[in-house]
Amino acid sequence: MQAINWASLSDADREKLLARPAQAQPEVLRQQVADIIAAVQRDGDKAVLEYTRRFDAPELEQLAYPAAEIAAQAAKLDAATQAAIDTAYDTIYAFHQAQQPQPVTVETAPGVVCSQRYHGLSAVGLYIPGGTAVLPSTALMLGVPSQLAGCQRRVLVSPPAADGSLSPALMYVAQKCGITEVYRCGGAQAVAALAYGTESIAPVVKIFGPGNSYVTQAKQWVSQDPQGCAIDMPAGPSELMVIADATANPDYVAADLLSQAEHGPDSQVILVSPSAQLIAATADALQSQLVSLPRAAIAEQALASSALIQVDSLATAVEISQRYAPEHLSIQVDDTETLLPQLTHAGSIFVGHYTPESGGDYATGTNHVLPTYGFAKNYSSLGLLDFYRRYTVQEATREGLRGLSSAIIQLAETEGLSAHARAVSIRLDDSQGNAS
Ligand code: HSO
Ligand code: ZN
Repeated sequence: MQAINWASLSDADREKLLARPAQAQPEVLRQQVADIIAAVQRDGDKAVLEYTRRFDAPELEQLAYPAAEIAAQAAKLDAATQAAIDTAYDTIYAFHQAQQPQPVTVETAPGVVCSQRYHGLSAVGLYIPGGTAVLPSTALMLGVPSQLAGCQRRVLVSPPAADGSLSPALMYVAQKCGITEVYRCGGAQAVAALAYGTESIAPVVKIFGPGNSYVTQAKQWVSQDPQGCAIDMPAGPSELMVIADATANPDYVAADLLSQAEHGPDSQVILVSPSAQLIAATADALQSQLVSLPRAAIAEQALASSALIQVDSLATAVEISQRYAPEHLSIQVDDTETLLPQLTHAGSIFVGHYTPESGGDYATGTNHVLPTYGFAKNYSSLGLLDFYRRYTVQEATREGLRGLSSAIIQLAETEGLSAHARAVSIRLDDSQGNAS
């Protein structure tokens, strides 16, 4: 990988350098997903089963994963992986438990009390991708907060292996998070089943979790349909930006870049540094570490569309990061305290030389479901609140209403809405008060 000097680029070249790879054939994808959704809406389980047999498990008979099989799979998990999941569960639980929203109640005017309340979403769909890497850690990231929020129905879907099974690690996580409703399906067909329901899968009100371009497109689709459901956030391929100065260890930096690059050929990793020496050493370390990775071919493709950017100062690095808005941002610099407050456009930030991005993927306790594709400018990282609905309540006494009446009546008249005004005056003009 070649270092690129930021100062030598025109603004158009800078824009190009920081652009995310575009979807190859968006129209084709949209049509394919639309067809799948239509088939699921029309034929329900039969369509979902057909797609699942075609793409995942050729002999699958039933989508639901029976409780006995969930337990049997979970029991197969080796003790070391169980212990790892237990540790991650505890840190994720601790961090999300502390996010419990507090209701607020305020007397906004004499005799007028307003409150804001929270209620766990009634039914949530948790999508866990399969494909080249099965990610039980993602099940923790969705399972723990949905458990803490007390969502009544928590439905896990994931594409099964060819024999129709789901992995022991995934089922162990499901068990730990108290998830009992599990279906074996993935892709756009799983999203459609969750959003619209089938004979065996009752619909949910919100779908969470990352997925490939079909899943992302399907989530977008159902979230725009009034008959569909909400989604957590728009999601795309994984990204990491590292800001490093001369105090950073190039071997650590390279290892971090590769940890994101191995997710998929479309992952994007970018190093920004004022140190030419660090950039050169990181480029060397990337090459030497790459060869020993089982997923080297994937990581290499990702590296091809990634960049090492040399800047004149850390201030310019901050500017680039704010403009790019990375999903993950690692700051491996001497003075993190000065930098951190300036970095507000990132999904999750990893501070210092001992906080690898993979730490947050698994076990620091933060959530790894994060806004990608520049959405870290205006979308939040997944947290406990996303599993709640927030709503308001107000109550006025007769005197409280009298106190606000002139404001309400005046505003109603300003807007030409007399019935609004009358709903106030009829109460205050009523000398009896409420007759009952
Ligand atoms: N880095 C991924 C999450 C993940 N990594 C799961 C490993 N397993 C997206 O944030
Ligand atoms: Zn990762």
